[in-house]
Amino acid sequence: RQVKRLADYQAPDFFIETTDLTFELAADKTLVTAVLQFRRANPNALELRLDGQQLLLLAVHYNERLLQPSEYQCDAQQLRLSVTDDDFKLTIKTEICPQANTALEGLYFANGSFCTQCEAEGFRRITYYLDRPDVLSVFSTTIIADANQYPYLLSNGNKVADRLLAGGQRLVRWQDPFPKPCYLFALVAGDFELRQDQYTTKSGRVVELAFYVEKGQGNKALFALEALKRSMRWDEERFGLEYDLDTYMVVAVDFFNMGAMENKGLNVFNSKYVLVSNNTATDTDFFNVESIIGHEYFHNWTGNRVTCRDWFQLSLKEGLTVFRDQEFSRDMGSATVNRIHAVQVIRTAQFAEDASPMAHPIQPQQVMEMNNFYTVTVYDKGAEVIRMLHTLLGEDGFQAGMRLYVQRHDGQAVTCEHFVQAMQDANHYDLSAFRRWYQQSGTPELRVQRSYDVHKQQLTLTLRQHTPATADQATKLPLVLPIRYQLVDGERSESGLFVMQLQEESLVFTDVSATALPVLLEDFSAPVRLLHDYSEQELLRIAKAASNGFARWDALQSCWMLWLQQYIQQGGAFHLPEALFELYATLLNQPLPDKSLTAELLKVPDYGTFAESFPQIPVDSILAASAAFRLQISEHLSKALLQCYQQHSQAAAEYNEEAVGQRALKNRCLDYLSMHHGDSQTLLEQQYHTASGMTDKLAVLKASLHSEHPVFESLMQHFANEWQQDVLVLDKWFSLHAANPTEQVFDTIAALCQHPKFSWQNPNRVRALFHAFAMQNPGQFHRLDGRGYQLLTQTLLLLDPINPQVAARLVTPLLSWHRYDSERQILIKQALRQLLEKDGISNDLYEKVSKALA
Ligand code: BAL
Ligand code: ZN
Repeated sequence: RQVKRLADYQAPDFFIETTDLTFELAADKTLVTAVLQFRRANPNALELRLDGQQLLLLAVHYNERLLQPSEYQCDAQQLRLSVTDDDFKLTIKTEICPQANTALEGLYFANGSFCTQCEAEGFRRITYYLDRPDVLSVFSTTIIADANQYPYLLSNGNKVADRLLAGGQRLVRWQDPFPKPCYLFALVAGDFELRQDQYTTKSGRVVELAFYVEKGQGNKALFALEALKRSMRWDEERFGLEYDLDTYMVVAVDFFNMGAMENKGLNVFNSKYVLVSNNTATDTDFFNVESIIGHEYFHNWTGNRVTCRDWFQLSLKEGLTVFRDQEFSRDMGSATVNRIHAVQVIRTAQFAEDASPMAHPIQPQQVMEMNNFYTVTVYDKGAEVIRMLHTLLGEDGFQAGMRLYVQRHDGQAVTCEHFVQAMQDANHYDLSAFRRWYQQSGTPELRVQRSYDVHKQQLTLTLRQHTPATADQATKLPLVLPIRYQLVDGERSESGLFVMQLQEESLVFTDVSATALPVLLEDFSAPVRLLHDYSEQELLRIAKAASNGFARWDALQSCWMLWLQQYIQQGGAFHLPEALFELYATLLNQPLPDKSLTAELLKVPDYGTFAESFPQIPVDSILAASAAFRLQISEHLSKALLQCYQQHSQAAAEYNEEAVGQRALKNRCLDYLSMHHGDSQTLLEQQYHTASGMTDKLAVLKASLHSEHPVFESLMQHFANEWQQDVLVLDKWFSLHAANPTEQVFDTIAALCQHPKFSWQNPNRVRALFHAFAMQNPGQFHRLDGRGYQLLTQTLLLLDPINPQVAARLVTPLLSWHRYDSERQILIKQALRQLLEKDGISNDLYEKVSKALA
């Protein structure tokens, strides 16, 4: 199987100046005519090689001449022909079968609509093409389809023709004035409900906004529509970037591999990230919609106007755009809690990826299947790298760099290096050492040692950095680490930024007392693992008194790791310290103004957070300790929990920072209260039946699941009856069932696979069941009889031929077999071998499984 390497990059031999596509749409047989105007870029290139997969080639014309089959070579991957002219036109006619396309890459037909997904390499399933992001072309698209069945025929850019044809067909033509790579091409045809609005840009241009959603769901798109307007305004104000087309369309579909896709002028969204209402969506769903709407919109400049030269540069657009969407979300809600959630993603999923056989730098060096590199490393660690640049250069410097980047590279396909160079040039700041973050994988460890000189009243911190070897890279070099710090010394507090460059450096504080306490890496100013020797008392001091909310939460996280270790050493004899109960009692009695933050501080870390702190994960001890911690808190603080619960039970039934915070706090209390089965039954049932929205309803189900409360079954039944027609809500119900911590889960999942709304073809349904099982049910997934691993393995064997992209994502928890005890290692490796031995395993799955077994 073929591996592509960044080091082998070569500029294209040919460019495609214009791309004129005609689609004659039918679910079983769509005809695609591509008229491509080529220009030779490399005078020595004599052969044109076009990418193409799963296409039936019908005819090729060179200029106006029909080519004979002897004049070209066509195989399962390419169409090749010899060319001598510098400028020429190819007209390529192909046939595809959208309804057979269950991989959902290229053009597919699902749920009665046609839809495309071309990133990363899906366009080659539509026609033969130079399917690479550095070939930018001006696209025109003509769509011909049955007028009644498909009233909306959409593509990128502006609509320039719309007429009825004989035989009940309709023709619509679109032109996109901006040259773009083919991964940004989109086509949608179907019958939708339309919600429209307008947005006036800061320079006074009116943009038509149009959301196309499933019929009957229009009102559920209104929040997303408002979020889009907020995103557009925010990008103008913060980044000075304005929208450039006359229309901005968003289509929501239920069959989609990704969360959403930023196609020029025609975003396609997974309906889960558009359709929300108070009754059907939780506060987290609302948050996700706003953030992903923002993310796709922000791509218009960071991704579309300035795009990637090749796919190894994916973080150029994704890391930067995640940084932008995180900043947007921070301005829309609780800044501290947003940062906490972003850091949790890094500390759990990203650090786990670094420790896995799939470890890679944010700029991967080699790839077998590009779809496998849409990862938390490229996206979220990529965003942390951008954030470090922002920390080093400051807001003004960063914005100067952004302006220079856009000014230099608008309309180009560039590399991460171009971005860093623009930042460097705009600020006259030497970033040569910083660049290592792009090529080096792994999680740096930053060890801190303190020494205090009583005579000099001087505190010296010795900082040592070390990045352990990763599966892809044995040797590591020191990195540039921006370390934000705050020194708390009685009433005095000193903060600053220390930029560490070497393997070992010292940070000295003078005229400080012996009890001065430095808080390092504030707001997680670098994506590293901080190793310190702070005592429980010192950490609790920070957790109680630090002015920075993130620092308080972070200190508590460290405490929880200490307590978990003590629990493992002492077993059931370990009791959480009184000081924690005092702190929690204070938070419950007098919550902070930021109630979402209060709820975070009151939370026992979840399984994934605990697990990631161990090289070898003690599954059973973590589960036992977590349950014991929750029980101790619920027993010690039952009165305060109930009081706090009652005081915050009247949140407004809308999505705003205050109401979200109140609900988060109330439901944190409920989670603890539900541990007392007898006392909490009424509370749970009452909240469930009187809930003013989905957040409160789902919180009851989660709490009762978490606490194995007998009320869970009857409420789940009620929930199913109430929501059986709403698949997005039903997904929540599937996931709750899959997270059931008892052995019953296996029968339940088998039954749910027969549920009328379940479909192996639908990624949302499959993820709702099996991602939830593998990631949110550690007790059953990691069973010592191997039943959990086998369930996932059999699922993957079934799913891989249907949708390899989704299968390859689901396999992730099996890849890290080396993180478990020897019994589990044997079981997981056996499961991986079963996958590898399967005939016809996809490249997607093969790349991951073969690396894991290497
Ligand atoms: N470009 C793929 C989807 C996203 O990151 O926006
Ligand atoms: Zn993106």
